[in-house]
Amino acid sequence: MTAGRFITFEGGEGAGKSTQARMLADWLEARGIALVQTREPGGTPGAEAIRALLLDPQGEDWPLEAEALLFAAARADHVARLIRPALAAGKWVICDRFIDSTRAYQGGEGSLSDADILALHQTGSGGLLPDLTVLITVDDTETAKRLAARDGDESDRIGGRSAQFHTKVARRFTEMAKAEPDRFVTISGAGSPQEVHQRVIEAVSARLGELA
Ligand code: T5A
Repeated sequence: MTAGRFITFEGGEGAGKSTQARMLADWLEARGIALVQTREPGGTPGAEAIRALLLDPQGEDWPLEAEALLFAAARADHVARLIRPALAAGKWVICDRFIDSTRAYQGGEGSLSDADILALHQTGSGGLLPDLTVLITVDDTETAKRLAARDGDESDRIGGRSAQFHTKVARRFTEMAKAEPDRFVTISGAGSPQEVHQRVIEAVSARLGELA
């Protein structure tokens, strides 16, 4: 049996990652590919419990280092209990956010460097990296419109941080994609979900073999 493929979706708040992860999963399943669709933080009962600790808008305001450790702990459980077993069983794994989100949101903040985040990932999850990471980029005005239509004024504890913070996050994602062109593909999230999906399947087919 061949090992499955591991694909992650990354990007800022409301870029359309969940929508595109779902559409890609449906498209792959329609082609007979067995897969698991999951998300971070979360994906297993333990990691979902940590998600609630991290994202509840009324919850604890964690020190940055504790926040990074909680994301790494949630990921360690998710990788050990769901992602690695699925890949070993030959399934594909489609994950909404993964290590690059921690690098973008927690890395480079306060005393934490990108190397610190990657060291935690090595300890917690054996340094597992995706075969392909789809970075979806959308301009700020469009994402604000989409999120306002869906959530009104509500956001989670991290999503609700300043515009300046989210600009830094977007810049870090772009820098990561430039530094690792073999793993990342950057897709414009502009246009309808179907138009973006078309770009995603072209990129996935080109990078992971012709699947259509
Ligand atoms: N975080 C996470 C860290 O700080 N460190 C980490 O290590 C990790 C893993 C996660 C939060 O935690 C932070 C990042 C986040 O702040 P989340 O709920 O997973 O929280 O947050 P998001 O990933 O931002 O989830 P969203 O659902 O807000 O964004 P998506 O998934 O990018 O967007 P999606 O697909 O849900 O779409 C948003 C809305 O737009 C519509 C959808 O229908 C939806 O209503 N939409 C479109 N509308 C028009 N045109 C399109 N092309 C559209 N595509 C989607």
